[in-house]
Amino acid sequence: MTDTLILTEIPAPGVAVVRLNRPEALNALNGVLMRQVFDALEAFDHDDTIGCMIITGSDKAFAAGADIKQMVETDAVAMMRDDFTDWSRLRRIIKPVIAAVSGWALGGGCELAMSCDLLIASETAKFGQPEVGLGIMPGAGGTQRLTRAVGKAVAMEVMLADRKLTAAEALAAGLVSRVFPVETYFDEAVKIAAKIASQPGIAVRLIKDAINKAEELPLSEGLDYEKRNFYLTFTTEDKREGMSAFIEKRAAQWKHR
Ligand code: CO8
Repeated sequence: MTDTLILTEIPAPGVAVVRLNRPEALNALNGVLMRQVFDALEAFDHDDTIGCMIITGSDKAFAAGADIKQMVETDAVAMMRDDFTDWSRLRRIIKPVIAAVSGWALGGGCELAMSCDLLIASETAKFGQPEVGLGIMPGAGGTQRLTRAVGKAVAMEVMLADRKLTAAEALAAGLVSRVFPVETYFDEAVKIAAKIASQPGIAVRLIKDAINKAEELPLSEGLDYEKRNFYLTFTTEDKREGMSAFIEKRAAQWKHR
């Protein structure tokens, strides 16, 4: 039987939490754990009662990277065959996913957090890509996503000189949207997730989609892409409801269609 390496909970209506749960290894990531994370996210993505998801770890470690004890004997072919290296399942999640990060977010842990749509940190969060010290390099988006988030000079120092970024530095660079005390960061992440979950689902989906495209497309194509998503929102029942509710000075009743 496979160990359960994650915990799931619904801390507020519409909010689902996937908690990494390998405390003895500071939540080091392996294939089994990642499959459990992706399976849980996909199940919540298909659950009509859920509007937003949170990935988190412990106060001490979001995740200290891929499991070095497992990787030490792994060759390139084994890495390629194991879908541990294929995180495209996360990119296909439609609903917003928040990373609530406290303590270590290193290597694959930092990459997992950056693969989420928005990052919330505790004051103790430390972000790093220390792979160079193991004779390897980031392999799940570190060189691409961190560079886009913090710029080339900082990214070079983080990945070549193993500089860890504090929560305050991550906030200043725009890598995370908010920093809270360690005692409250998770509750604050749940509040933000609940706010997102309370919004009309189709608009949320199309906004997330368009923002993520901003990282990939040239501006003119991104603007065209946004415009198509914008027109799509005018096909929804929630568009009529949202505007009618505003005019009638009442709360909107979303149908998510
Ligand atoms: N893998 C396996 N075990 C780990 C890992 C890890 N990444 N990190 C910590 N542990 C284990 C330790 O071995 C230790 O176990 P034990 O008690 O059995 O010896 C336990 O967790 C506690 O760790 P420490 O005693 O080291 O705790 P400290 O508080 O002293 O230090 C650190 C915390 C600084 C986080 C330290 O543990 C550390 O440096 N960890 C390794 C960080 C690292 O190098 N991460 C990068 C890994 S490589 C990677 O992530 C590549 C990603 C590629 C992704 C591709 C996928 C597609």
